[in-house]
Amino acid sequence: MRRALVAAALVAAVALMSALATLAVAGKSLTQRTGSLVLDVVIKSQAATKSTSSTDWRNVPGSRIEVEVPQGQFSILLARFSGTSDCPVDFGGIANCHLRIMVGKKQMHPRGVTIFDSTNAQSGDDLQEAHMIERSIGPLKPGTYVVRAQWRTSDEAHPFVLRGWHLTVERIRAD
Ligand SMILES: [Ca+2]
Repeated sequence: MRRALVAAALVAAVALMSALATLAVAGKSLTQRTGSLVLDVVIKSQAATKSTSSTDWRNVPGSRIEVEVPQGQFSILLARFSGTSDCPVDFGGIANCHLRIMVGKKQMHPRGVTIFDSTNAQSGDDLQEAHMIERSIGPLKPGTYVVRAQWRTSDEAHPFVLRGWHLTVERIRAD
């Protein structure tokens, strides 16, 4: 029992040091996270074409991934979302197609920057391209976390189209 308590205290102390190191590096916008072992990987993919015309954030259908951080552990989550996208506009228009990855109600880092694809129609038609973002968060304490990709367009007349996507979430032991 005592050994278990000492181990739990050590895990907590290491996580605290890691969190403090993150804060020290962070300032307002720069963050650093270090981990040492990938403990879980969940991968989802969607081959079908989907689109949204919403200018409010919506969940990318099917992108929900649940991750469990067991008692006595602190974890970093690393997520990659890739897809072939299309952000069409009328001639002369500008459209931005936004995508972010959330853990519960918190946006994974870096926060604020969400443009996944964009088009300035004055420079030509938007073509389908592959795009990818990678995001992280943590160290997270023990608990159940829900990861979701969310998307929106800047103009409801110009939908954000994803012609298939792939989402990977890794749970990493925090140093
Ligand atoms: Ca594009």
